[in-house]
Amino acid sequence: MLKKALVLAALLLPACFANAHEYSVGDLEVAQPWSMELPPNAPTVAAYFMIHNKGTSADRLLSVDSPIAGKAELHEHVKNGDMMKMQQVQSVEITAGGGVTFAPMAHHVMLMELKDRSLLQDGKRFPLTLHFEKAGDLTVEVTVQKKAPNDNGAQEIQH
Ligand SMILES: [Cu+2]
Repeated sequence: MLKKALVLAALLLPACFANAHEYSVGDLEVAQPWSMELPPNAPTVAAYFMIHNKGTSADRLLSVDSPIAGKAELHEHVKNGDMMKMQQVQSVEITAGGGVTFAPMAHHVMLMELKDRSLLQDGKRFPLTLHFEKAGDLTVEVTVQKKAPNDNGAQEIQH
């Protein structure tokens, strides 16, 4: 019984670390990249993550790309009268000591011209490379899941 529990703990441990999904380049930390599983015929897929800048100067996310998509854009949601609509932005600033959360109904990465849908299923991951003006490039693994990460997960960035 004890042995079984130990084996189980050993199996669970790496999974817990893997779930943290934190990446860093220069002064920037990117946490919890995720994407919502969508129907297989969805024309576009969104990717979300949190960026934190622990440095003393601002940086900018200039562009993103992924091998699974022919095209990737940075989008934001804006209020247009009573309607929320999304539009492309050229870059996203990450202020010194600040952060930006990419999330549904906020900033997001829009992946278009999808090439490889096999990685767009619950539990799968696909690579996404973020190009920052100062910090350079950072490739993260985006986890595809059926539900948004819980609020506890959203607080995961450590200072
Ligand atoms: Cu969009």
